[in-house]
This record gives sequence, C-alpha cells and structure tokens, in this order.
Amino acid sequence: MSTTDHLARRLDDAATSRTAIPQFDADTALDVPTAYRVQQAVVDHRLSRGERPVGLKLGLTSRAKMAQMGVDEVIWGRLTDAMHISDGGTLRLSAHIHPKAEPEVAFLVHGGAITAVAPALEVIDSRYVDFRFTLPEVIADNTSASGFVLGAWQPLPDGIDNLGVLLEVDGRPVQTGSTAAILGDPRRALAEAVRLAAASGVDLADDSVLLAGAATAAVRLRAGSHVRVTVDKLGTASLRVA
Ligand code: OOG
Repeated sequence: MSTTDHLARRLDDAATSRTAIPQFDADTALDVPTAYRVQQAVVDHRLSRGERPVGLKLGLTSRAKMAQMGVDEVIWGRLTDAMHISDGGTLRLSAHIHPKAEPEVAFLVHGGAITAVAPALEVIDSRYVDFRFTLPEVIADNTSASGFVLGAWQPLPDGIDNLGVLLEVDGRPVQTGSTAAILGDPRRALAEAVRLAAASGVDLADDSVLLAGAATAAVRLRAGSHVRVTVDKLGTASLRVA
C-alpha cells in the first residue's frame, strides 16, 4: 500500500471508529501537495460508502488561526452530504470524537459566482489526539471537516465585510466577532477556494456550498447543549447536541 493510501486508511479508520490517532511519525515527512492527495483518498473512502460531494470549506482564514499555526496560507477541505445537519437539527456526540463548532458564513456558488449567502456553523472534529497537528497533517485530515449547518439562503446583501457574529450556547454568548476576521472580507473565499482547489485539479462544481472560514475561535460541543450563530443581516443557524 502506498504511503498516501496508508495514511488515508488510518485517518478514515479514526473517523469511523471515533478514536483519535497520534500525529504521524516525523519520518513520514508529509509535504503539502502529498497531504492534499491523502485528503482526496480520505474523502474517496467516504464516497465509496455512498456519500456525495457537496462543496468545499476553507480553514485558517483568520489571522489568529494562521498565527497559531505559524503559516500564512489558507487551507481547504471537502464537504459531503453526510456532513450536513439541518438547521435546528441534532448532532450526535457518539458519531464524533471531540467536536467543536465555529461560526461561519456559507456561499452557494454557481457558474463561478456567488449566488446566495447563509449564516453557518461548521463542526470540526480533528482525527488527531487533542487537535494537535502540523499543517500537512490537518490538510490530510480534510482540515478537520466533520459537519455543517446552513441557515436560510438569501441574496448577497451589499457589504458583508464587517457584519457582527455572535455564537451562543444555551442562550449565553460564548464568542463574538466580525465577518472581517474571514480573509478581511468573506467574499474573498471564492477566489481562494477556486485557486487552491485548482492546484489539486479540483473545480468548484455548480451549486457547490462554500464554507468561508471561522469568524471566531471554535467552542467544544457538550451533550445537551444548543448552539446558535447569529450573523447581522443574515440571521441564524443552530444545532442541538445529543
Ligand atoms: C483546522 C480547521 C480550522 C477554520 O475555519 O479555521 C477551520 C482545525 O482547527 O481543526 O476549519
């Protein structure tokens, strides 16, 4: 088995068995292009179980996260239909390892343009112990992608570059921020996603969902809680944790 297939198998087993794995050995020497090939192979395992690709996500789009990882490049991952949780729907902790939620905005992309926008929650669930990883390792792990909730789609209003973002757990504010934290203006996510995915030979298909990146730090999900994002002008999206 090639190294790519072997690492993809380990990451897929971690996800399906809900058991975090340690970081790869230093001698694995994963570089970024190889890491995206591992990511493709990880997602291929999902597709072979009948999941369908529905879009892409960006990660490390905020300066805070880039600084934390010591990088200056955004990363991207792939979304499948099985990751979608309906608005107000339930996330089962038992189907995850140690999930966290982040407030985001999502775009609907058609013909290379943004056709609609929605407030969104992304659920990230690193397959590595304690969310500890190098940049190539998190890329290989499909950038921790695990779930997403979309609020109502609506036409793109003028100026979404500095909208207030509030993340509440059980009605209490736990994070506040601005869409400005997402690449300075979340609309930049489209050009970034197109450029980055093209480097791996991937196009953004018509009617793709694009998660633009987190507007604040992520919060750990606990059983019984209700998590809601509110983005000014765009509205809310929420999930329950069971
Ligand atoms: C990596 C994925 C982060 C974002 O929006 O920055 C991400 C992680 O922190 O596990 O999706």
